[in-house]
Amino acid sequence: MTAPAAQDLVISPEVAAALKDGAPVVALESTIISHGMAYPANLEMASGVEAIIRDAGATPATIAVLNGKLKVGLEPGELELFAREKDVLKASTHDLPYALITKRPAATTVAATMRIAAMAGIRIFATGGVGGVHRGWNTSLDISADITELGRTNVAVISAGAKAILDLPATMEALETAGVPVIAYGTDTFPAFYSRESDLKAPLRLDSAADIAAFLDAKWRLDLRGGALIANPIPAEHEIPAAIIGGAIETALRDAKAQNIAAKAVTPYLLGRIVEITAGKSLAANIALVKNNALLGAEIAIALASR
Ligand code: PSU
Ligand code: MN
Repeated sequence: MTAPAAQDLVISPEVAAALKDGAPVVALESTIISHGMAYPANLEMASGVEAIIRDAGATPATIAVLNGKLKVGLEPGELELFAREKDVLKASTHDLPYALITKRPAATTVAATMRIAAMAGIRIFATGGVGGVHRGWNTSLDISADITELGRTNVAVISAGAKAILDLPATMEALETAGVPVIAYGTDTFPAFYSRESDLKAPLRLDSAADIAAFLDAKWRLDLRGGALIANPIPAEHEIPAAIIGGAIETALRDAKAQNIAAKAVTPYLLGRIVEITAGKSLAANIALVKNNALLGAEIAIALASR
């Protein structure tokens, strides 16, 4: 725990006990709950993911801002609040002071969750898909602060590649510039969220949680600061064929443009619109890939804790 944040940080008793013992802990974000999926699927996802991590032998720590504190380890009632409440801020790292001083509930993005996890001493974090460089970046310059954070905070993020709504080649370039190692788990190509494969070759490939833990240990031992992106393909039985999801993404992007959706509203709008267009198929895929990432996150956290 970094001292200056101590007064702002509240760690649940369960997570605090695990951290004190050096036991494996997996951080989870809350933007995916409040802004990534609708109620009640979001609550089912959030509690299901926590259960998967517990069953695997690690402790889940869902992170959000509540009552002016950075909360690490939401209680079940708090998870429900973030799942149901409509008026929740979407907080990236730069929004955290605002969320603290207004005391409004704020769901944390990958970037903000990474930073809070690091303050608490958690090094492994599982989510669905990290943010990246949006299509049309040459006119909008919409590049997620998740990339900036991955470049500077020592937390590994397990993600199903990057969201297919993005410009994936540009996202890969931005990750490289930020100095973020991208490790595909058990595959040679970079996964594209709803699909197991993209046209992009993954920069690095590792085939076990133990190898990924060894990689992270070496990186941080050498004081090579920053995170790592662990790209875990969606399970085959839940994948949506590229031809189907590609059309849905194109339509959603056109609709976003027609409605002038901008800034932090872009990703939630696109994900929600794609759920409508695919009649719920993309939601089922999203939930399946998050659960799959949670399991790998637990395995990596366990391997790292035993080193
Ligand atoms: N993964 C999902 N659904 C989501 C997200 C990740 O399966 O909604 C969220 C994360 O919080 C990530 C955010 O940080 O999407 C990206 O938002 P933006 O593009 O505005 O940076
Ligand atoms: Mn953005």
